[in-house]
This record gives sequence, C-alpha cells and structure tokens, in this order.
Amino acid sequence: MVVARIRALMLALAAVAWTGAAWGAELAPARGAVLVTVAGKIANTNRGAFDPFADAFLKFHDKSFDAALELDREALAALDQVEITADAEPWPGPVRLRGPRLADVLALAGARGDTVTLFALDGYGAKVDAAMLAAHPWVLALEADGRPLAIGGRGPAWLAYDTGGKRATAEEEGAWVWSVFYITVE
Ligand SMILES: Nc1nc2c(c(=O)[nH]1)N[C@H]1C(S)=C(S)[C@@H](COP(=O)(O)O)O[C@H]1N2
Ligand SMILES: [Mo]
Repeated sequence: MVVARIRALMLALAAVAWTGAAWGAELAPARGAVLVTVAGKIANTNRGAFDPFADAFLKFHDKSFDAALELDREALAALDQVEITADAEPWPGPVRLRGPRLADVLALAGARGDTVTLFALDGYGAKVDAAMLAAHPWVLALEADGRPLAIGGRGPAWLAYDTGGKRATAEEEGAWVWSVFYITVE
C-alpha cells in the first residue's frame, strides 16, 4: 500500500516534470492525518477549497484557500530526509533535527512564488523571503533527537537550519517556526 502510494506520488512528480509544471498536477489525496497544509501560489494540489465546517482549526486561524496541498507523514517522509544539528543561544544545548528540505516540500507543491510564510498552531507566523530561502538549507523537521515531534511539543513540524556548531542568535531563531501546520507561498 505504501509502495503503491509512493509510486502514485512518483508518477505525479514525473507528470509534473514532464509537463514542466506549467499546468500543475492533481496529486493523490492525503490518507493519513494531515500534518502540514500548503496553499497560495502553488501548482500541485490534492484538495479543494477551504471548508468552514471541516477545516475548523484553519477557520480559527482565519486561513482560507481555493485549493491546497495536504501533506501527511507518509508524503513528507517520502521526500529525501536530511539530518541537521541546530543550536541557539537560549537553548540548553544542540538539537538533532531530521526531516525533508523546505525546498523539496515547496518543489512538491510546485511553488510559484519566492516567499513563504509559515504559520504555527499558537498563531505565530514568520515570513521567509527569497533571500532568506537562498541563504540557508532550511529543513522542515519532523523529528528531534530521534523522536517524532509532538503536538504539545514543537510538532508537527519545526523549521530550522544547521548552525554548523555555532549558536544562532535569538533574531535568527525568530524564523525557526515550531509547531508549523500551514504554509503559504506568496
Ligand atoms: N510556533 C512558534 N514558533 C516560534 C516562536 C513562537 O512564539 N511560536 N517564536 C520564535 C522566536 S521569536 C524565537 S526567538 C524562537 C524561540 O522560541 P522558544 O523560546 O519558544 O524556544 O522561536 C521562534 N519560533
Ligand atoms: Mo525571538
């Protein structure tokens, strides 16, 4: 089943590559619990318009869209996984984070804009513009120190980049959104 799903995803990706992503693609709907929804200027979607009843939590956050890409754990895990070590001044110590590159998530969505805003469960949001995207190998982590990120912790997803043995300043860390559940492409 997993293999069939991955094959469907690969076929969709191949179709996207073949058409040059010019018209976008309808990807397979998420079957597992959705962790992250991507909306805005994207070509590849797997669900239709915001539904004020079903999408109660998105409604709470005043989010709305005509179509979006819903990503469950399986879809995010099917992307190349990278492991980074991130550290920041106020932290007790470095954290080992693992997950797909943000760039790969955006490629899967067929992102057409060059700026993204990541929104978190607590209402926090941070804009990452083209210059910032290019400056760091951003990772949308799903695991920290070998454990899946939890709701109630910093899950479902945590944006960060490898700090190469240094400690990021609190200002840099401002863009490291934890508990990410919604991404818009502008
Ligand atoms: N979801 C979420 N992510 C967030 C924030 C937040 O309030 N909520 N604050 C940001 C800022 S300004 C900083 S400095 C770091 C530190 O947050 P922490 O002190 O909760 O670790 O997380 C960043 N990511
Ligand atoms: Mo901060």
